[in-house]
Amino acid sequence: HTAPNTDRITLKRVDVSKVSASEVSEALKRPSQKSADAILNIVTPIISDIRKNGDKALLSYTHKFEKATSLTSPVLKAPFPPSLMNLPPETIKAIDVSFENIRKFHAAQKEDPLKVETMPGVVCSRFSRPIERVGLYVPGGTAVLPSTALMLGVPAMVAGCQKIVIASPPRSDGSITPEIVYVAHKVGAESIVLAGGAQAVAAMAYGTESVSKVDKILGPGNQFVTAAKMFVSNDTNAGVSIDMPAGPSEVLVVADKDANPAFVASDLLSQAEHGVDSQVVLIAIDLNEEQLQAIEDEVHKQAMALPRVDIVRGAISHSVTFVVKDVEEAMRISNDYGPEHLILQLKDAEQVVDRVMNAGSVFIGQWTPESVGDYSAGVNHSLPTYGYAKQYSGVNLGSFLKHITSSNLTAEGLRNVGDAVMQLAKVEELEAHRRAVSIRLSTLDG
Ligand code: HSO
Ligand code: ZN
Repeated sequence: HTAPNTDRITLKRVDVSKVSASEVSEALKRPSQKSADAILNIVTPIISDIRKNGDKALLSYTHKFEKATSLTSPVLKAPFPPSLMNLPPETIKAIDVSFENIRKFHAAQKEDPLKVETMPGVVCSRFSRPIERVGLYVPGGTAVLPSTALMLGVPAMVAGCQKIVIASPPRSDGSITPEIVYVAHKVGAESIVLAGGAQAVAAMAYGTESVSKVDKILGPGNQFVTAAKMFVSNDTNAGVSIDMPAGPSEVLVVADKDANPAFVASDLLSQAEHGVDSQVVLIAIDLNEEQLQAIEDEVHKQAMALPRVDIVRGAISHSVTFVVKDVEEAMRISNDYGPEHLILQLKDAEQVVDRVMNAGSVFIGQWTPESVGDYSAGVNHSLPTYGYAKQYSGVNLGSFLKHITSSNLTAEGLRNVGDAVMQLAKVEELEAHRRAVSIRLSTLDG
């Protein structure tokens, strides 16, 4: 038995006024991921095995990786038996409250169809339709994440997806977390696939005897899940798309003199406890040594009291505090990093939102910890990580929809736009295109 580790848990400090720009970007680097090739070499044979051997292969991976050797069927079909959703009333209530807030916020994202008359008689429209079949991956691992089932399942339900399949690794006794079954029931899921990893992704992408094939796979996961999602979305035989590339979770907190050191520390730690590969960044605006110390003391003190202190220690070991002079400098660094979560613990937090260019989700002011968004406020917690906030949105209602456009011309409309079409067809030397217009115009002119 080794003595408990009491080493100080602290973020390394970088004073931006004292180092070069390249040292700042070096300190902002995310912990490097295992090479994509190495991961792909592991997942590719698993994916082929699932394609070839279906349920039998899927079950054998679950027996092997989840140690759920008693499991005899990889799928649980709705309606789910109430005995599998046995939960304390306070948990039911928490799920119900969160469900309702997430439902409201995502229902408000519905857009009316667009209709624009671009020229007299030329009407262009855009309307949306749900993606018919979606596969939602809910990770297992070091924590059970029924909240992720909510964040993916509720918008899928609101969008009107016809078939919702949830995949999640079972526990070693072959059972599935009752909270996940309850959420699956509430969102009207068709089935729960009792599998994790690349094998679960492959089963949903191609379908097996008992797993329904889906059109899009969403949800976070480890590097194997991510690699499998990338693989199947590149395989035209699968005909499946994915939400976004995923990496380890991260938070960036911007704090000024007004910020409460205990609050700042608690936000950094709630992200750090997700995994040893999580990254937390603090940008301290114009704080003196005493104020910086106060935050660091809180980080250590609060961390030592956490059940997941060892995970926190891992995450904090590659995390950093930047000391900057003003809000401009802080937001330049934040936008450069593109955090998954951005927490503004600032006096004028609301005004600073205008300066946010890259972030997955923003938490404004001292009364808004990230955990409210992780669970219950209504915003989605499936967000772009690893800098992808620069080009991706988090999961939202639109993630479960396609937009379809239509054109509708009257005879007058064709007369109005016909010349432009015929001329461009001529330029491209596509004579059939030109004639599709001219044949109609001649008919009109009788
Ligand atoms: N912060 C995580 C989401 C989560 N937190 C789930 C708790 N449970 C990544 O956005
Ligand atoms: Zn979280």
